[in-house]
Amino acid sequence: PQTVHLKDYQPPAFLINQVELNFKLEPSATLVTSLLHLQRNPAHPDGRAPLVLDGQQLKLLSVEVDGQPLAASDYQVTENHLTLPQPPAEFVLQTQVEIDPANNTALEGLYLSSGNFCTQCEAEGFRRITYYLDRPDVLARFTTRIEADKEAFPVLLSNGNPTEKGELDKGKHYVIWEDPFPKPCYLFALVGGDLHPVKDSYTTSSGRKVALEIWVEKENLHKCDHALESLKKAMRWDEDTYGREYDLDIYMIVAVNDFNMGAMENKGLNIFNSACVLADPKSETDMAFHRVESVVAHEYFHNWSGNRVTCRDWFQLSLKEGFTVFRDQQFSADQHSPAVERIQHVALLRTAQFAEDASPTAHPVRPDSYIEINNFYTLTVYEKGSEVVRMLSELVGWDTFRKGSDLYFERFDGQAVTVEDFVNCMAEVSGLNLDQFLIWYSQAGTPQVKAEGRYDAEQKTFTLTLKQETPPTPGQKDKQPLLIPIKMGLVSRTGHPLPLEIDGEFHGTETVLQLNKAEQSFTFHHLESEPLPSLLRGFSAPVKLSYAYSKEDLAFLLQHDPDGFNRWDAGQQLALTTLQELISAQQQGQDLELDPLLINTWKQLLEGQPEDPLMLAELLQLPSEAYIAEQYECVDIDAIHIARDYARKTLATALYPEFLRLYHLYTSDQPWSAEAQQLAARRLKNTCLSFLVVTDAAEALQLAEQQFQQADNMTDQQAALTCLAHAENNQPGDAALQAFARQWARDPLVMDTWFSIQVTRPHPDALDRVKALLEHPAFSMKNPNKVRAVLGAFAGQNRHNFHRRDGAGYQLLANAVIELNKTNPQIASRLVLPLTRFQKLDDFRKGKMKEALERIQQEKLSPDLYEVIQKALV
Ligand code: HT7
Ligand code: ZN
Repeated sequence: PQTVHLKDYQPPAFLINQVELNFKLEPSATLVTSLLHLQRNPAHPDGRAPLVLDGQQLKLLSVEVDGQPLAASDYQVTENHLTLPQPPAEFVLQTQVEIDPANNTALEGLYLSSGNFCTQCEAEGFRRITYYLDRPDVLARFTTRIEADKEAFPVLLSNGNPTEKGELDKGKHYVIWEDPFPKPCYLFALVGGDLHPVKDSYTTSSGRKVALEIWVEKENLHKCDHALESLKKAMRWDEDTYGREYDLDIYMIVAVNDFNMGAMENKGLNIFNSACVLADPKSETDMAFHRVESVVAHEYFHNWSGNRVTCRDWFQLSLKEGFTVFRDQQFSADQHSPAVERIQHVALLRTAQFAEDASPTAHPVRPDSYIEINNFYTLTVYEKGSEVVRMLSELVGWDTFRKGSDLYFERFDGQAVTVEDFVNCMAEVSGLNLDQFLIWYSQAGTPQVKAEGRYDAEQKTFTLTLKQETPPTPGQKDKQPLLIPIKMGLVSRTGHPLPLEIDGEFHGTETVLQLNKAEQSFTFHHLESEPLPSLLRGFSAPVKLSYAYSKEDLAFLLQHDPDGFNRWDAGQQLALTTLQELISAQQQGQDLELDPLLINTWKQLLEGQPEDPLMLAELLQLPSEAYIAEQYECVDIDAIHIARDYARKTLATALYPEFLRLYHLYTSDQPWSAEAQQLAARRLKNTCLSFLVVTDAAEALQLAEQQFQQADNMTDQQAALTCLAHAENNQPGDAALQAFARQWARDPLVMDTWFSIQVTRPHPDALDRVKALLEHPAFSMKNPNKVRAVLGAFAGQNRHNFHRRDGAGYQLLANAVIELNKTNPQIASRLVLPLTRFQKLDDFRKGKMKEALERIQQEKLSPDLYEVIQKALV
């Protein structure tokens, strides 16, 4: 497979002004006729370059230039290209191809999902539909005519506005769609099927009425209200916050069951994984409601950040994804608790993205090269990319950021641009030199910031010294210092925020220090006594910051830090330090004993009437095994699991009455509502229940059983089921699992959670259960949601069982990857990732993981898997 390099970018040799597509939909033999209005691109250096169109798995039937059929000698067809060596400077090319959607298991291009036609063209799926210049910097106006059997496929959708429809012979019908906005082909979409709409409308702030339609299978019509409400909120929010209005007369969302990712922002016709659009309180949890809201918003926001202004090439992917994730995070923070939203995003970043940064597949937010671009839809491009945009907004301030965003959308509307174009807009409106900031886009790895504080009682000064270092990553040994915004404050030992005076300048009680050298000191004056620094507030930069706090300091900050995020983080650090002591004791064969400081701190949190129950639920989460592992150079999987399990049980036993009191306090017989107070109550109550049940007390198991049976909503039912199914004693859990499967057998999304709950069981039988579930009639290797629910959840969330010393977890995953390599390479190369994370493990496990990878390597690999495995095994 070939490597593509950012440095080799060249503008396209030809431009396409207008595309006319004609589809005759048949499951196994769809005919696609395409008319491309082409002209030479004056910006290309070679005025005689051939026309090389991309195409994959297409059966070419005919080629015409300006209405004249071409002889076979006038063009060349290879596995991936159709080449016209000497085309005219301006002409119309007509091609006709046949494709086989029914056998398209890769779910890229045009495929069938539950009998409905749908497309997925990002990143390079359009080339599986017709011959084209399949690159994001070729923008064209599309007209799409779709013809199909009317009974089987009564609904025919594409981008833009419908302009014509009619009946044809032999029970067929057709619809024509025109999209007035020039777009790259990755935003093309087509849907044909037996779908039903939920309809509404939205009036933009300038008074234009937009039709809103969500298309789903008939049995899901009752699950669309939440997505529709979320869409309207997102439309309003983007007008209010970014001044961005929707631009077409219609906005459609279609739900499909088989989808490789979450959703796709095709112009005017978003296609969604049904898990990211359907939500009903009986069958979906609060978490699923939140996911639907944020994904609907994310895809909607792409209409500007991605569609109206798009990427020059796929290296710039974070230009649209990082910015859009930042926008959807801002939106969620405005709808819910900003501190809790921030906590949840940071928790994901610090475990999964930091782990990616330390792995063989580490790459910069803007990669320098790729073999398969699908491998780069990563946490680094999305989540770290969003952090980079967040830092920019902090550095220039919101009002200036908004001016920069306006300038970016106005200047580049209808164009395909780069990360520099975006950052330059911010530099232009702020007057700041952001050259050093750009390194965030090109340098991989997580910077480590060591902070040290020294109080001088005589001078009444506190000097904070910050040192930054980014560890080497594959292919990038030497790292440069970054511009790192460190938001901070000082807290007095009586718990008050202190005024900050640096070099005679006053900064109130909070400031953003700009760390831009390898080492820098900042001295704060006029401090009567030694303060406690509160650093990296709100997680102002995606770095690992360390400071030698005592456990008492952390307990103090947990109570007194004025920053909500940092209060939570102090609690996490306190728990982490305590867990690390247990891990050392376990490794040295000593008895485990939990520091009473942690128990007492939690007791204080649990006592009284909580001010913010949602935040309290966050404070009561112990750091995950994955996050604990992140802290070590050499990871002891078993000791981490034993120590964390011991801490959970000890806290649960010691604080049983407190957990029980809160459980009852927040259990109500009110019917379900989405309202914030109820949502917080459910989250806190279910957190308490999970602690109660780990004690194995009969009373606790009974409470869980009762909640399971009586719940009027999935949040409570699923929480109780998880407690029961993860309990030491199998019997009540197995009974509940059976009852649940009987109740929900006909709802595939609920069955996904049924699968996940079982495979994340902490007990040693987990792997056998995974094997049994792979044979379950509701499981299918062809459905990515099922693969994620069983294999993804097992390898990603059941660490100590996946890393069993006998290597059975690795073998199981390798077998699945080998199978998926043949049918769905994209999913195969995501699923294999846990096997590539062996660097910090013991030699024995390392060896077993490499063996599993080498076994996969024996296969005829897709480029996707080839790229990942080759990086892992170098
Ligand atoms: N922009 C979309 C990415 C996406 C995707 C990429 C590769 C293969 C399948 C895919 N489906 C969706 C989704 C988004 O970030 O909004
Ligand atoms: Zn996106």
